[in-house]
Amino acid sequence: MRLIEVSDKRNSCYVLPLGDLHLGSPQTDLTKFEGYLQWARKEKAHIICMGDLYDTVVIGGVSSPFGASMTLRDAKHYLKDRLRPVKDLIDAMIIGNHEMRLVRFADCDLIEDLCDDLGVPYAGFSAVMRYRVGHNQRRKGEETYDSTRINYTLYCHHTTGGGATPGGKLNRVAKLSEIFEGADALIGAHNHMESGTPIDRYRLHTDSSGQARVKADKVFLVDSGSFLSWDGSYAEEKALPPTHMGCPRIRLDGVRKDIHVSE
Ligand SMILES: [Mn+2]
Repeated sequence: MRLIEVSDKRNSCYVLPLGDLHLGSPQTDLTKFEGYLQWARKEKAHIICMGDLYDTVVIGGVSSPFGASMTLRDAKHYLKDRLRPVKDLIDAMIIGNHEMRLVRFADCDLIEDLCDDLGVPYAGFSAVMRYRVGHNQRRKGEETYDSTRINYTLYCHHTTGGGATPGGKLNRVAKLSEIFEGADALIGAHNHMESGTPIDRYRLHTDSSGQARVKADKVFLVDSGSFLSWDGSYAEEKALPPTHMGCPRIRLDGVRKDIHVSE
């Protein structure tokens, strides 16, 4: 688990949890993926890579190398090439179970290598992301200085399991609160469902004078989706239901504390 701090002085910003691209799989929708990268560039949206960027087919493994749309070598070139123009927007990457195959097999971490190549922070299995959004001009005597306005904490883990039902998948994300408490959003990947579900949690808030009040805080359960189509896929083979392709957009407000997730 690694803490990564990001500051954005705009009045609002977007965060894209991009994961489960499964590059190399014949079902990967590259057009869709590149569309999100283009949108991120236009919007200057923050990106967190959620793992399973590479399908990582290994000899003797579950997935078949037959019919792979890219070799791992080509996949590495493709990702470096496509992510380099947006490297300054990528705040962190975490690893997925598919890249873990190669870590177990040969102690080779493709995501760590990608982070090193691009100069992006690598968080390993999970990331605590602290976003400080917006800014105030403050005065101290004759001097003016900028201070950030609103803090958001996002906890990201690729996660495991979750089953085949929408409820089971979202439960896996909700259970991340057993690892990290007090987040504004818990973000999971892996199960390929796309979801943004707000729940409320009561917390004690104290102001600078020590006055306390009980307030319901909005907490988002976010499932980061995938870029895999269903037809002919592992999901079809195992009679798993199709999931909606794409990635949620998380909007962090820099004027007042408010977080939104849209499809
Ligand atoms: Mn996965």
